[in-house]
Amino acid sequence: MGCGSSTPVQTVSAPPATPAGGSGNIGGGDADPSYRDRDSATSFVNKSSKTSIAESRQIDSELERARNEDLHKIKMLLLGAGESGKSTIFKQMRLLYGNANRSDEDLKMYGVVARSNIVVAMRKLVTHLGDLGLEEELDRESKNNASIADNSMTCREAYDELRAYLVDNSGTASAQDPGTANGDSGVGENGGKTDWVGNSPRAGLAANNDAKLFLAHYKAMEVLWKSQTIKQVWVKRSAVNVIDSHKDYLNDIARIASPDYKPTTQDILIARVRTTQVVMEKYRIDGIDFEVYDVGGQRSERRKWIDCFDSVTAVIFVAALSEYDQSLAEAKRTNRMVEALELFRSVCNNRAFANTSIILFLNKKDIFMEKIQYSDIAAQRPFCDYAGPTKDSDHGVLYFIQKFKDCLIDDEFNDSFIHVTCATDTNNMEFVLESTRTIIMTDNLKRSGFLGAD
Ligand SMILES: Nc1nc2c(ncn2[C@@H]2O[C@H](COP(=O)(O)OP(=O)(O)O)[C@@H](O)[C@H]2O)c(=O)[nH]1
Ligand SMILES: [Mg+2]
Repeated sequence: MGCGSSTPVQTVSAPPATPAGGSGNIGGGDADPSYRDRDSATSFVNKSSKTSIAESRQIDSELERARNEDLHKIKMLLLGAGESGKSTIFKQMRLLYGNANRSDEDLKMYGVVARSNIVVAMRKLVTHLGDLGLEEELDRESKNNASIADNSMTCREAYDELRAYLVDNSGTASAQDPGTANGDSGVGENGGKTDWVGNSPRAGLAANNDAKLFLAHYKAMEVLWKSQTIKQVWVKRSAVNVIDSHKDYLNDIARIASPDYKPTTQDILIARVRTTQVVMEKYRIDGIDFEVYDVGGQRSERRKWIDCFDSVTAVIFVAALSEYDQSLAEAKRTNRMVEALELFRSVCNNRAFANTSIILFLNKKDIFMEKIQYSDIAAQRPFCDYAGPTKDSDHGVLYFIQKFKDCLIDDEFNDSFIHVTCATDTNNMEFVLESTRTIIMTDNLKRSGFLGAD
């Protein structure tokens, strides 16, 4: 199993040299080589023996070369369930080891994605506000606090507008069409000014439509987001799977709505685009070639994983710590953490990874630490055996680490192969990825027999 340096090291040795000497019938007609004259027989044996030694040396050197190449090439997969943070880590690697600059085309795509991510989050929050029966609360708040943002609308009016246009699609077409983005040219108008982001064909139709809705209704979103009532909905967001990091977008709506808006590095890191194909980036770091693969995590995407399983040096398995109280987007009754544990079990015990280093990233520690204050681990049915104190993130993390360790059938998980991470924090990722790189390279040398096992 490939989860730590406790694994016995397998050394690759050259096959034994081919036995010297021909076995008759070589060189035409003679059934018995003893009929040959001695010299020619001897010379045949010597020649043949020389050939075998040369061949053997060649095989040795080929093996050596292959082994050196393997040591200088590291194939790494990012695996884990959907929304655990794989693509964010992939983006951090690009910032750290690759080309941190993004083309305008890329930036425009992320601009559309950021705006559409806000609409997706708002749609869920507005729906959930109604489901939680908080409309009256919103009315009270509106009366007490006639306007919040700019005297132009109350939070109840903002809610009604968003409900009509984002959820019920009952708004009138003229009001819904902001006359903003121009789909054909890719350049749109925004409040009478040219909108830098405009449309992005790469973002897809749904995201472009949501980005248009954003420009038409962002003022209502700002007003509702500033209300007290929406804060109560936010605390209960797990039920509707709002992406936690999008709180940063919601806190910055005016900037993202501006015609001059260009996504920042942080905006790009928190942008959520569902990965639907295997993506690979190559890096050369300190003379070693790294191939890093990012894959889609949803159940429907996992059959594509198998295509990347060949000769994998390391798997970074990503699981979101904060998802202990959430259900899967694709199967509402399945707890996300349970799904991650099962997936981890099948990756660790997969024969394709018998000689692969498996590193575990327990991600989204920032959200976990916040959530643990109001969402009890033991209150989740699959984790009712949690006996630690409530609101205690250290105990909570240790509890989940043990759950992941228990997934290994016949091996121990070395603690240095586990990291508790925040993928959206570049400083944290720089540290974690550098130490992961060292661990992977050391483990690779051990597995190849160049270093002794611990
Ligand atoms: N707050 C926070 N958000 C995160 C973290 N890791 C990922 N995210 C966000 O979670 C969402 C899903 O992440 P993504 O990398 O697309 O997940 P993937 O499906 O595994 O590729 C994105 O919007 C990220 O910004 C984290 O450690 N903390
Ligand atoms: Mg992804």
